[in-house]
Order: sequence, then structure tokens, then C-alpha cells
Amino acid sequence: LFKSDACVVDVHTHVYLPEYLELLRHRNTVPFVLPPLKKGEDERLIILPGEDKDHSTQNGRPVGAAYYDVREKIKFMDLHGIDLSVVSLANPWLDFLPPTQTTLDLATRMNVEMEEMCLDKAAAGRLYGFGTLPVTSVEGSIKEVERIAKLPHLRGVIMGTAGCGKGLDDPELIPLFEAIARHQLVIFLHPHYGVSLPTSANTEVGHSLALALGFPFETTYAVSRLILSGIFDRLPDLRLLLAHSGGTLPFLAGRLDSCVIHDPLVASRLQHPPSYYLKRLYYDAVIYHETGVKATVDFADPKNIMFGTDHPFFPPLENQNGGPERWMSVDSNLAAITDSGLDKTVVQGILGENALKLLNLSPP
Ligand code: 5CU
Repeated sequence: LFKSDACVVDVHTHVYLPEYLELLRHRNTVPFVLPPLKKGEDERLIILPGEDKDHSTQNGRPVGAAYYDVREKIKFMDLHGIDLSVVSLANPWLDFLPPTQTTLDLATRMNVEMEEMCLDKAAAGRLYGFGTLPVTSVEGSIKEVERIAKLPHLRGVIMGTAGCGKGLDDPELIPLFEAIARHQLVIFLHPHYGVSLPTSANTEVGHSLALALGFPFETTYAVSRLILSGIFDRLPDLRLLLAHSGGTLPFLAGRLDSCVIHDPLVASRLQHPPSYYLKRLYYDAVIYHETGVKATVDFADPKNIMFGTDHPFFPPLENQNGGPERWMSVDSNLAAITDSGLDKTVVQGILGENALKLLNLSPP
């Protein structure tokens, strides 16, 4: 499908570090890991809110070696022509743990393990990482940011939209954002919770709508609230990379501007309309369709957009030929970039050069 001499960097790729998976194995409320349904099959991952309650999702999804083994990550990268990956812990990170010393210590170990994974011989110098925060403790998270900044392969932190429990516009988070900006780290903002949607008679939709719509709606809402809090007037250097092309933000930015401008209470708190700040954020290109890529390029600076895969999520359902098989989820994201009619330099930027620059990565 795709052959490129450009450096390809995957900024949206996850791992469940072994100690984290072990923690989930010992839990019986969401998030948790269930034993295999049948002998010889993989364990099952149950992580999304309410996933255990709905008939169509209660068995979760298989969690095999691709979710935790660095060699599988590299095999996947080789198969898809990916030169470098910036790996992050997968959701729901440490969001569900209380602000205890145990959680703070776990976060420190997660970050050391992430650094070690990048240094693993099997990684052959092709991995970087985003760190994990014990986010229910702001003070603990600030200390962890100081540690992350000293780990040579970590370039930022992955964060969900809950903050320490009250969303990203919680004033309690300001010192944490200040620390992240001071250390020139990037926040990779990723959804997990979805949004409350009207009740429906048909609940048999599996994970599809929570992932396709709930995730991007959540990002859209959380980032809009963050912007309305005025954080970017206070911290113009705070760098945010938004998962899934910013949810629906490139598409809805005009409406957000108009509604804010017509609301004097909110407008008076901001120095600029929301799209001014949104255009300065960073976006992955995990949107699976050229319309989404083109909308993001059209809206934000094309230098702010970066290729991602969401590995190890969305693997092929069945391997028809038994051999290594390219992932449809990856190929749709690649095709959305390479077949979009965009300028060659824009395409090369999205595939890798923008990430090399933003995250200060050494090309292989
Ligand atoms: O399939 C899923 O549940 C997910 C998830 O939880 N997180 C993610 O990044 N992609 C897919």
C-alpha cells in the first residue's frame, strides 16, 4: 500500500507495562483483566466505564503479547515501516487509584519501566515514551514530572480528561500544568471516559460507539473547557498533543468561537477566540479518513499534525493466511495521509518530521 523514504514516527502507540497488567489481574472492578474464556486463548481486558455491565461488552477484548511485549511492538513497527515510536501507557493509566504513597511509588516505577523498555536491546534505539502521572495527587504528579524530565527517553506525559477528578479546567491542576510547561514536556491528551449520551433501547453495540464517538466527544468537551479556563493565556508555552485529531475540534472550532464570542461572560475571560488557541495545539492523525486529516490540516498548522496507529488496539480480527498481516487500522490512517492530495512536504511532516521536531527525537 505504502512505500516512503520519509522517516515514519508513531506518536500514538500504547503498552500495558507488565506491572500494570499484574495490578489489573488482581482487581475485580473495572478496570480489570479476566482470565481467558477458553483454555489456550488470551486474557480479557475490561477497562471502559460500564463495560462489565453491558451484555455486548462484558467479555472485554483479548489482551495478548502485543499489549505488553516490546518485541511485538518492534515486529509491528517493522511490518508497517515505522521507524520510531513514542509509547504511552494505555488507558485508564493511574486515574482510578487513590492519592496514596503506593500510587506515587507505582507511578515512579511505571516511568522507570518505560525508560527501561526504550533501552531494551530489542527496541534497538527506536523507542521513546510518554510518562505516567499519579494524577489523583497534584503534588505527587508535580514531583513525578520532575523525575520524568530527567529520564532520557521520555518526552512528555500521557493524561486523561479527568485530571484529579474534576476535569482539566480544575484550578488545582494549574501548578501541574506550570511544571509540565517549565520542563518543556508535551501532554499527550487521551480520552477514556466517553460522555453521557441519551439512553437507547438498543445497547447491543459492543465497544463500537463508545470508541468511535464517546472518545472524540470527550476530548472535544474536555479541551474546550480547558481553553475556556484561560490556561493558554496564562501558559502560552503549554504544549498539548490531542488524540484522534482532537476529536471533533477542527470541525467545530467555528461554532465554538461563535458561541463564546456571543457570551460576554465567557468572552471577557479570554484574550482570543477559542480557535486561536486550538490552532496552536498539536494533533495526531488517528482519524482513519482523508476528510478528517484534511480538515485538521486546513484548520491547524500542518506542522502540528502527526501520524499515529493506536497499536495494540484495533488488531485485524482474523488472520486469513496465517502469516504476518498488515493492520487495516494502520493502513487506513496511512492512506488518509498519503492519498489525501496534500503537498509532499506536508505528508512527510505528518508522517514523521513534525514529531521529530516537537519531541526532539533522533532520527534512526
Ligand atoms: O479498544 C479500546 O478500548 C481502546 C482503548 O481503550 N483505548 C484506546 O486508546 N484505543 C482503543
